[in-house]
Amino acid sequence: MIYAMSDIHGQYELFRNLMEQILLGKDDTLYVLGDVVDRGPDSMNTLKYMMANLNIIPIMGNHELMALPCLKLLVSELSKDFLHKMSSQAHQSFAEWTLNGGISTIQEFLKLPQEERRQVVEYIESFRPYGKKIINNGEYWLIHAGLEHFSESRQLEEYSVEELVWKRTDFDIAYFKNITVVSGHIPTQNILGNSRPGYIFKKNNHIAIDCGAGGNNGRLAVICLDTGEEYYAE
Ligand SMILES: [Mn+2]
Repeated sequence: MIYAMSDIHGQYELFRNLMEQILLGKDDTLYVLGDVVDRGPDSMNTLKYMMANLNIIPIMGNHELMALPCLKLLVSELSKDFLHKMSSQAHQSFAEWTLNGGISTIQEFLKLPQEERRQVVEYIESFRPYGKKIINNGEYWLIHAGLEHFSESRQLEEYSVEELVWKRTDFDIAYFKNITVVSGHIPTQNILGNSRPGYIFKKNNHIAIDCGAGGNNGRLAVICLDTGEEYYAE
């Protein structure tokens, strides 16, 4: 079975709850569509659990993309003049990331021994830009957010990671007749006209699976793409 989950945002308890519900077997695969880190209390344990399970395939989110250059600078022990020595570009990266919920991730990261920090950075660097899968004769594209500079003739491989992690999906148009696009990034609470806010949303060959675990009144969701079955933790 192929499962998809997204936007865990450090909600390790909800994540573990869902893992217990789906009981991922060794022939199963779980795609995690990015934004594992930030906002919530337990990003590092979530990443460590994922690292230890090779049938969990991580896909890059905008939060990982913001975190990476900063985490790399925080792997070594910090010197007293760390802030003074930082380039203005690095200052900017930290400013952007911390405005978007990076503080809790930084605090957790700095508590890890150096070797684990290095492993976490390497793991995030290994996140894929997208996933692609044929399930029950149907093609599925698995991405964090959307397809920037979309054109029907463009192959998934031709999109850069930046084009896949920031752009909001337009759920009012079907991108393809024969391809289902599975995405996170936009909590389904924020999709206009959604009659089931906070639950998995399907329309126009889109499946939106960010159910707002990172915010108030949200939940974490996982969908089995083979059966369409939905699982929730809140
Ligand atoms: Mn996102």
